[in-house]
Amino acid sequence: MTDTIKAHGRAHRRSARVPLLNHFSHDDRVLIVITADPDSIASSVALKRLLWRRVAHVSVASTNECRRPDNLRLVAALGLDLLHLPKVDLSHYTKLAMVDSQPHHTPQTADLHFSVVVDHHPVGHRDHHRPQPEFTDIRPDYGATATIFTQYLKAARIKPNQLLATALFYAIKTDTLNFVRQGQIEDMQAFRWLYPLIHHPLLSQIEQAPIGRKSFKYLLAGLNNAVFHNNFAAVCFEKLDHPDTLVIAADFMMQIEGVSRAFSCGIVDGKLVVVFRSLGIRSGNLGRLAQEAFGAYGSAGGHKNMARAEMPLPAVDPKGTMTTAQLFGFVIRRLREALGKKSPTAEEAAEAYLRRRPAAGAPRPGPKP
Ligand SMILES: [Mn+2]
Repeated sequence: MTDTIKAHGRAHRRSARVPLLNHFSHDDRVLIVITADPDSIASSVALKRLLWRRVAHVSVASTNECRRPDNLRLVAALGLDLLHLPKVDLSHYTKLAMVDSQPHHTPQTADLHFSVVVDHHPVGHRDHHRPQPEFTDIRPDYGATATIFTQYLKAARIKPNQLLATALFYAIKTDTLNFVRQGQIEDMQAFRWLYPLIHHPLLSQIEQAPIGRKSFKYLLAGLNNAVFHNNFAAVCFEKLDHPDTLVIAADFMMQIEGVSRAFSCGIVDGKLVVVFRSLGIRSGNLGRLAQEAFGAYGSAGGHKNMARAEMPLPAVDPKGTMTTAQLFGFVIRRLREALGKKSPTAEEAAEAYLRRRPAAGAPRPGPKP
């Protein structure tokens, strides 16, 4: 009896600290809807943990088919039975929750009523004719939804087990691109709080998800189309199975003699992805370049010598009519425009001239072919 009272008191305090919990009751059957990536997978498992013993049942369903090796490893490690939304009978559930996305992001979910939405993407257009969720927590300045859920767990005084901690940690790591993209102080704090709780061998297993043999074929086909221009190399993939193939291709191009800048691009998981690499010596800041060229279309940023842009296809091609070649044309055009803006200032030009001026007596170099 006292145990029940204690448990009840604890539950009561918990929902006072985590208001989201007030929107569920004991006979609820909850379906958490995600678009599978590490952040949404980790966030859904965190929500499942928060709802543990508070609702009758929780399932997780994904709008997309989960195929990326790291995602598959994460799902397997968490023992998550991830359903595929189109195959789910929604009448089995009394409440829908969405994490790391908003209902209008995918046509599949635009007409569904969600009780709870927790996300870190910019707040999208709200259709006031549709019933609004009873609870929304959208924090566009956060690097990951996993950060919000880490805060919820902390507030609820729940210490995540090693698996969940590792998943949340990995989610923050990947969604902030190791903190080069929009890393907030809150993300850092969550990261630090999780660090002593994670399972390191599992983390490296997830991070080093193998490149499948199928990817090798794509890699080979892409590298075959490599283009060189002075010290610049570009690889555009007609077909791509995994964004990591872009990273491998760009890193590989950097090993070719005379190449000091490389980029690779391709379309994967409904996104146009561009990966940049450079030696970082007199080649400008790639993070800034990526931001300038592609920031208006999606997330873009990075370091001086490593950067990345990820643009949802509808942002680049709202009508969905562009061919692969036209999409690559767009990438090149935007890059050229962004590079063009950085014409050297007079001082830099003078300095470059002085550097290039031949020493007295030395023959003048002829024009380059
Ligand atoms: Mn996310």
